[in-house]
Amino acid sequence: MPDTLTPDIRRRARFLADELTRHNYRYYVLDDPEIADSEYDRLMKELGDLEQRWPELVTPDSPTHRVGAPPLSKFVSVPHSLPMLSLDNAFNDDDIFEFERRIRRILKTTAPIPYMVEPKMDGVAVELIYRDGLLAQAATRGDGFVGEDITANVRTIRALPLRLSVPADGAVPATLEVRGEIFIHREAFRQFNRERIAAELPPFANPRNAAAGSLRQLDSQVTAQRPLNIFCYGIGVMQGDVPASQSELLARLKMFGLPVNPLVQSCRMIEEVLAVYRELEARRETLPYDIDGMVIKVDARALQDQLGTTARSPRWAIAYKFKAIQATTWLEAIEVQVGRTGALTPVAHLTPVSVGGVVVSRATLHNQDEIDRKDVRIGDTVLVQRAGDVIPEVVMPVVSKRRGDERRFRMPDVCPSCGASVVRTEGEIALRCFNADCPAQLKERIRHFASKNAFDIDGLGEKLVDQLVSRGLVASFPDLFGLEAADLAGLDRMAERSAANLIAALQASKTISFDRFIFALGIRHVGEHVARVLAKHFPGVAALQAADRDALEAIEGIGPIVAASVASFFGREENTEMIRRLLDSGVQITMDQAEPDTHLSGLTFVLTGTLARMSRAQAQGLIEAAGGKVTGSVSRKTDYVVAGTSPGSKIDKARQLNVAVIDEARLWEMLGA
Ligand code: 9MJ
Repeated sequence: MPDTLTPDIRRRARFLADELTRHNYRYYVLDDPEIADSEYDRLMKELGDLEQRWPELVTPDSPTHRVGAPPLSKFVSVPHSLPMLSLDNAFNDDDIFEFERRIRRILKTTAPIPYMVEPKMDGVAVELIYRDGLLAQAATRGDGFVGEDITANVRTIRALPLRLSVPADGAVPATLEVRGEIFIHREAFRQFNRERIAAELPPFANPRNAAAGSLRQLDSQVTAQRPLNIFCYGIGVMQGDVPASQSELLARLKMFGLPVNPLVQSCRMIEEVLAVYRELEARRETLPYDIDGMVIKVDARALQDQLGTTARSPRWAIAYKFKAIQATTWLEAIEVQVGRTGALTPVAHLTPVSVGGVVVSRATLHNQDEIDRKDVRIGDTVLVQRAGDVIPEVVMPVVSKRRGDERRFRMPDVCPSCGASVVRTEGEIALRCFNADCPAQLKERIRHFASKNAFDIDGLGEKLVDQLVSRGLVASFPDLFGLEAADLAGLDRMAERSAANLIAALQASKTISFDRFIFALGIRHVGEHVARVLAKHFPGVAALQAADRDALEAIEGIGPIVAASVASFFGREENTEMIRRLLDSGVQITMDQAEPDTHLSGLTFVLTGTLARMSRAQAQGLIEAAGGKVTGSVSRKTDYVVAGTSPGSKIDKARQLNVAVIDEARLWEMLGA
């Protein structure tokens, strides 16, 4: 290196800083990097070396100086130049119509009102102040009037430019106060919580709390390790030309290089707003981050100004909230349930609470390890969560609500149903009851046998199965087909008519396709998908029974664990006998109905990112086995983009083309696994 700081070196440093800023934006905001990470690192090192040699090259926006401010002893208060108002909430369509009626009254108009709608990020609201294009200060919302200075922490957010880009059509404002929401992606949050648990630190309840906790760090080095992200959606003071509408404002913020949610939409009138709300609600769980609703804003700034604000919130905007997926309630008791394969699951009995529009009174606690990890106790106030179709779960106890009389829970040593000793098998977390005659297992097996995707026996519900097993009328599957009206007569709530109906339903269920038959047997690790694979491979039940472990393992799509489980099931004499009795009682297996699996036919998938449970090639195999198609790039013909962790730019393409983005869990559901 030369000794003197030449204009060439200055130019090189400026060039490097600008390039790094640009690549940062492509990587963190567009999710579409242009260069390899190693090349980025090389540019960063070159700039760092220059700055070390000539410290006067360090600028306030230098990409090398995102982290490094000394830790604070406390946060300093900062008043907002314009109050950061909160939003009024709407919970149903009527609230939205009322919102518009008020607007019409004030504006004295009956013409359609154009709106801008934005996903409502469930994060932490902040204000960023850019002076002459440089990020000068960042503050929390606080009470709306005075927040806390979190500049050092906010500088660590890679998606945020330290210097605004200059748009082609003009300059950056001398002062720009930008408002936005800092948040954490769900997957990054899960990973972060896993690391906390590994380090024996308490996990956060949700991504919002994790984001808030990360911004409250006095040492920005800590914050820099947190996967924070931001979307900008508004302004405080903006010197110079203020855009004439919210849509133009968002476009302008984007031109400045600020991250703006790509899912924002213009609507011509309120009915369109409601349609977008329904779409967004349906897509909610496929998004990589939490949203708790949709924000609706009158688009035109002139109208916004006419409408003004109340003491708390603007009259031109409203938050249409989704139903919350988490709620707190009381954990009254823990019951141990025995599944059909003998696995013991602790289930929380809760004081009923509405979660996302469904009343929840039970939630899974998974297993003893999970209970210990979360330190959930009987009598605790707990946070419960229900997302999509999954079973509600206890997220964590609200420790501050403890009164001292909560009791720790231990899984029993014996099966709560039959009293047999329970076993924890090597490599498994679950405890199991291995008693083949365990009544609880039998009830669950019968329930499974009769369920919709198995024998589909109409009217054979949970209560009835309990009675049939408890009274000894049914001890195995074939006993069901031996039931007579007289057997049923003595049961609770069993009128003559319903007894006849059940006998008829049993009779009707006897003709069954091979795959359903296999699924109905309730063999461990044999779900609908594996049952279909087996049904397709074997010409009949005798051939399946005769297959040994090696033969099973040789089948495409059957792994060693499934093969061992299937071979062991058919190797047991009582199972051979049970199948013989089923066939003797008139069960007819229709082979032609074990048609090739086509439940995904006509659907085209694109896979991106890393999948947790299998490689992309394996996923492709499964999709194709189900009749679907997998292609390499997103087009209008794509039906679903499956996003693993660190997905690529295919996600943006999908959003542009309005193609559904689903996560891995959803793909598994679609595959029936
Ligand atoms: C969120 N949380 O995503 C606003 N918000 O506008 C969006 N919040 C807001 N806009 C005015 N997209 C006050 C708050």
